[in-house]
Amino acid sequence: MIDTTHINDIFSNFSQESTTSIKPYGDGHINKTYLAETINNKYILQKVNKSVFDLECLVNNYEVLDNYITSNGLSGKYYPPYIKTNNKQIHHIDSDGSCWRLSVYLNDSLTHQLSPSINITQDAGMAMSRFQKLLNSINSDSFRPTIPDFHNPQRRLDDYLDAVKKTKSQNIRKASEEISFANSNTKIAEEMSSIVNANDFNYRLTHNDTKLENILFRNNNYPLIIDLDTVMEGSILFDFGDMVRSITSLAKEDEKDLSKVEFNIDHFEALAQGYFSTIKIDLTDNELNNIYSGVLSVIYIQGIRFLTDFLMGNVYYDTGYAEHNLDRSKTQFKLLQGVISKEAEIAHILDDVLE
Ligand code: GN1
Ligand code: MG
Repeated sequence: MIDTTHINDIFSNFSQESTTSIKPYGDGHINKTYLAETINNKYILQKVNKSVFDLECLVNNYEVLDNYITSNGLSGKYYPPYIKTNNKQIHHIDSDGSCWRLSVYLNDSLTHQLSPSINITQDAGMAMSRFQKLLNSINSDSFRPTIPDFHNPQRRLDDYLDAVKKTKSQNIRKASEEISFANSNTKIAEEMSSIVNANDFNYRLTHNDTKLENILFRNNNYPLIIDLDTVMEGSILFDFGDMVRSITSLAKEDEKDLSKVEFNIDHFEALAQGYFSTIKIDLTDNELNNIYSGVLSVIYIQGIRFLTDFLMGNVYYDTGYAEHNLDRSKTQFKLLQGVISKEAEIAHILDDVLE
């Protein structure tokens, strides 16, 4: 149930207008998102999940990014503009310490849960590399981790192994196939861990949540990027990997019919072309050599993150039913198997695209 009075009260910190309707919006797993309408305008109002994000770091990062954007005349060119609070801040902190922000809702905008076409896939790749080019131009020193160790493969593996130890035996039974798959593929996270720990591995400012739904497509205009909570130091390997994860499977992340979950090589090719066409010249040898490992590790780690949350009693992701996270982990592992079975074709495509 939405507490409309409370939300209207929050809204008044950003705008003089009165809302005519407030509805839940989108299907993010972490924050609460609402479509707020007034007589003349539509807005996206978000409540940031304070148990997931370090709010101080998050508020800092948004301010640093937005100052860069506005001082370079780029407002509205990469993400929908924020409506500042009466105190000229992006975020309003309410009396419970919850953190809210308001942005413009663009009438001509559209997000996709699944890619409807090869063209959209290629555009998605181009949109994210365009955003990455922007991030490459910003000094990362002032950005702080909103979630420490977010992409630390060893941490994700340790959390998973710990959850297997702690969970109820009935969960072990329900997830026995997924646990056995995860256990026999730990080398994927271990290999990524050694890549991340190598001396020539380079962190850069990245988006860190590049799933297709975080791209806002528009008529006759560049797509915009949303969900900037994890813009912080990360790696291209994870960002490209997460695009592959969310775009090359033509089934939803929680699809129960696993026969629909298949890795689609044509979408992979279009995505790689779109993403790397402009950005490959900016990449280091370490990045160029580890793209495939990045893809494997992002999908594997997303699978064990969902599985961990199922085993821990669904404490992290928003879920609609008790086995939602287990179902999500199944699609990730099925997709991973598809990727592994096409390793040679993937290598061939990457050679062509990156040459
Ligand atoms: C979460 O916020 P949302 O729904 O875009 C998660 C991502 C996962 C994604 C899986 C902060 O993203 O890391 O890849 O779910 N965000 C956080 O759909 O954990
Ligand atoms: Mg998010």
